[in-house]
Amino acid sequence: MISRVIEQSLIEKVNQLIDNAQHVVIVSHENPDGDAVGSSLAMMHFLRAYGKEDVKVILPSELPYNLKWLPGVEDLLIYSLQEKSCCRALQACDLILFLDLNALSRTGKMSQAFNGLSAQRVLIDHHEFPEPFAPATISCPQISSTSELVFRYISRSGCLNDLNQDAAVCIYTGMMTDTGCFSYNSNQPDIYVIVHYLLQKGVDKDAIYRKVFYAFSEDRMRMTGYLMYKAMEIMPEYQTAITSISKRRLKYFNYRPGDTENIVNMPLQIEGVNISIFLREDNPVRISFRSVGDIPVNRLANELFGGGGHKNAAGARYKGKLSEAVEMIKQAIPKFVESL
Ligand SMILES: [Mn+2]
Repeated sequence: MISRVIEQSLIEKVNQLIDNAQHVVIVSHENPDGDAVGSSLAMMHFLRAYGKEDVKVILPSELPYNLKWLPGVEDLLIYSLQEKSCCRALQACDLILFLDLNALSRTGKMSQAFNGLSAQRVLIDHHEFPEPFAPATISCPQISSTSELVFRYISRSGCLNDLNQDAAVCIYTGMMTDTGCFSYNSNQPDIYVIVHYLLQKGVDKDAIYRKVFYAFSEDRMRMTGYLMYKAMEIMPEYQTAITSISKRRLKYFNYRPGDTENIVNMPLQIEGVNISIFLREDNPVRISFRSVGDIPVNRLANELFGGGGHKNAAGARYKGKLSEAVEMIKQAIPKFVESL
């Protein structure tokens, strides 16, 4: 009932690689978000139900605390904490499924661990311009989440019977988080056909919403208040908001991974703001770009910092001072907006 987005030959190729594999490792990107964790765990639950006895998920770094309730989290391997067991799993596997990343460098320090492995590689992703590191690559940038692609893959393989409730919960979480609760990149009707199916599998969408979004610590709530009140700068003539936070401030608010997630979207709630940029001081500085409608912030991220992503949601890193990065953005915005 949903459109056929993935090429049939690719479905068959991936089916065959999975059927031939005994030891499977699933890998997603560094600083994993809801879609990275959701798609990976969904694939793990599916493959186990399908009959694969050895399926592991490795994430390069820790997941945000508001995702730690997801079914299967206790089975995750975290490369930054358990490097040895992760390397052992990679050495022993005969198939690696990469999910929600378009370049090996998105695994950060973990990227070196793939050197010299003989395992087959599959990539399922929705970021533009995937690098050719996996001979079987399912790349669909027009699809709003990798979790949706995982659903589409399972459905097209004729294996929906092996999609259990745990997998459905993980897929729903990834679809929900990568569309801001179905508020952007979410006009494709198929999304709701899939959601309909997931609900029938027993997903409690209201509970998932609360677990993911109503899980702030007091520190995070106060940091959000500080950022909106004090740190956000608006360039009204360019419909742009720039918000940044230093390491020192993060420490003051007892920052935990995930605490700044979604901050970048908040200024877009202001009427007349169509571009929002958020910078977090780290090593290097992490920069998120968001926009509304036809404004391609991935172009801005790329031109300024060599970053990339989607038209309305992009990211970049900057090896330098936080203040320098803010200045570079302020200088570039007028020309960028006028070029639209
Ligand atoms: Mn994603």
